[in-house]
Amino acid sequence: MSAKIIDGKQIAAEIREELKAEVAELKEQGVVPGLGVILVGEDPASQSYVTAKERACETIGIFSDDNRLPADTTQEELLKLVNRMNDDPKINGILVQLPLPKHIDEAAVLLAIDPDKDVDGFHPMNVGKMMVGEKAFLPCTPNGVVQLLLRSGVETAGAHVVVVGRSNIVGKPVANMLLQKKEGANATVTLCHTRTKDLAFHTRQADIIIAASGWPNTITADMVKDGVVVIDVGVNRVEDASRERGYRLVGDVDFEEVKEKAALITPVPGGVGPMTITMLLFNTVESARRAHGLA
Ligand code: L34
Repeated sequence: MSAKIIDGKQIAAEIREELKAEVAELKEQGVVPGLGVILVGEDPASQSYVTAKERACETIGIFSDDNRLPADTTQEELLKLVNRMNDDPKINGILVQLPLPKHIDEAAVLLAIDPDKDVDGFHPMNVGKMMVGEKAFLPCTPNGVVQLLLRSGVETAGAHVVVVGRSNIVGKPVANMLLQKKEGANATVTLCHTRTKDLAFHTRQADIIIAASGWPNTITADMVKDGVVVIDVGVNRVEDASRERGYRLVGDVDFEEVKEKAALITPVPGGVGPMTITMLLFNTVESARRAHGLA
């Protein structure tokens, strides 16, 4: 059996069409959603993600305010910019692309973002609300994973989901979202990480695996059961001299092998990545609606 591929690009395109129509409606009411974008430093992957986010904003009609700051930007300068965006009524969402340079305290910066403009869902206020099941901005990659499952008709209620990786951006929040008592969740969740004993023991029990370790080939065919659903969150650049840019992208899953056992699997690229960007657009539109009392 060879798996059916979950086409993240296609699903993302569908949601973006829906959002485009919503933005057009908001514009008729005089509302243009705005996203403040901040990138510190020149990390090539971050640059490409941020550029893709700004392009996506443009295609659906969201205004974006691009701020590319040098790597030696001080924390004080960065906080000043965040505060200016907090006070700017044209800005409904603030994106501070991570990771930040080491001399900047990431937690302090995330804490400075107005929770009502925290479209990444990283502010402790939103993280806490999410955890207790209150309405909150949901973080983009985890929400993208949940939307992929929902729109692919995967039943999560009662399913055993094994999440591999405990980052604040993906592992911890996606595990939490999937155990909530609500539609698209209700799963039994196991969260594995670098100190897990016998990872394969856990992944072999999984109905759904969410791979977010940040390492290629973390999940191999011997580690999964037949018919598993695999969501690969990894985006790893591996050297490849045959490619013009010198590398290719692979996920955290050995795709070629695992797809022979899985029922459904996401590719990399073209799986979770496009959904991350789309959920940022979704949150920004939602934030604009709330700011104008239209939510
Ligand atoms: N603040 N920082 C903040 N918010 C986020 O949501 C992110 N993340 C992660 C890193 N730092 C962040 C992203 O934007 C990861 N991430 C992200 C966004 C987009 C893509 C991958 C990761 C993406 O579009 N991936 C494409 C391939 C892109 C390429 O060719 O390089 C894909 O199809 O997977």
